[in-house]
Amino acid sequence: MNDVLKNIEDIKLEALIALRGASSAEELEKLRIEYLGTKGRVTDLMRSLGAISKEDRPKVGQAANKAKEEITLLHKEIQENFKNVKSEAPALDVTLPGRKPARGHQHLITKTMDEICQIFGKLGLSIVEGPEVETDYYNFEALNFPPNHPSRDMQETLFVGDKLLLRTHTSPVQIRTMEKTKPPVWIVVPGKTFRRDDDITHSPMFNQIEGLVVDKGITMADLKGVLTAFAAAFFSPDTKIRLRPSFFPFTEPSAEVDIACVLCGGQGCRLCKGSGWLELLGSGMVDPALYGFVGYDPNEVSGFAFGLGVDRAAMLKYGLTNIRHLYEGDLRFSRQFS
Ligand code: FA5
Repeated sequence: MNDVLKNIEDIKLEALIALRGASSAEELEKLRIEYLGTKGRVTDLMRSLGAISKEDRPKVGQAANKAKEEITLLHKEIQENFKNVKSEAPALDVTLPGRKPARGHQHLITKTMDEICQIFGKLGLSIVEGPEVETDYYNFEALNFPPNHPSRDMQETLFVGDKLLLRTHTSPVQIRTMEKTKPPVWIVVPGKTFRRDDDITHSPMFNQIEGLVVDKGITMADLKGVLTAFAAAFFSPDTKIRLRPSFFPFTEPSAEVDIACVLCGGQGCRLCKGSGWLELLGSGMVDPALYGFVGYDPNEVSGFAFGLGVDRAAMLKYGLTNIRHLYEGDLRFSRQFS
């Protein structure tokens, strides 16, 4: 009797697996005929019960009935599914207008980066890039930050190894470029920068654009002229700038550059905290100490440099109140700048 019961179980499993694998209504119908049709395997099985001994018949009969029931049920279920799929499929209406594919657009940061690089490009500066994982030498030492000097504290550094770090500014590319190129150098360096900062105006990953001009007879007037032209092109033609004394180890003298408040035009308001000015970037005349690291003659050339926060520039231009909007990936925000 055990052999008969095993045979029933085998046929049942085979049928259930085959039914589940059916990929079309036609295939399903073929399987129905193979198992449940008048000459089907389950039908044969039911017929053969007559030959089973009287005492075994109830048990074998019960198993066979149960197998038939399960197969029939699953067949019905799958048949229904195929029917539903068929009725859900929309009819092809060739008269409908075509669907427009969604068009992407640049992220506000990319757009701002491109715009700023273009403005400086028109002023004669070409684009150079550098690595985001940087050595202590290029990020600090060759920029005149002595080891253990407190000026390093201003740049909340994320180290990734011994003397290896995520660059805190784009200034290392000043050194990398001057090492490889003889003067004159007229470059801008766009790129990602990283610091252990996180509040509504500071992000751990942000973007800077470095400017470096080293040539014969470059003075602070050139720095002011280039930045005034930039502010006029990027914000509005009559945007005023001011230079405020500051300190960076790699520029001497150094200046923080502010623009007249984009909201009140310099009268004083909530955005500029009543001062009439908004801080935009750091700058200065290249400290002659740097020329020692790259083999330039300070008696021959002079230069200026600046480092502009791209996120800050975008926030000022578009009146953003929280830098995080730039990185949250919320399409309702991004789509406003398509
Ligand atoms: C510097 O990074 C200097 N390398 C700039 C420089 C270059 C000076 C060349 C002189 C010559 P500072 O730390 O101030 O300076 O940063 C420059 C700008 O980057 C800031 O004005 C600000 O706009 C932006 N910035 C700095 N930290 C963050 C941050 N965590 N999130 C967003 N923007 C930031």
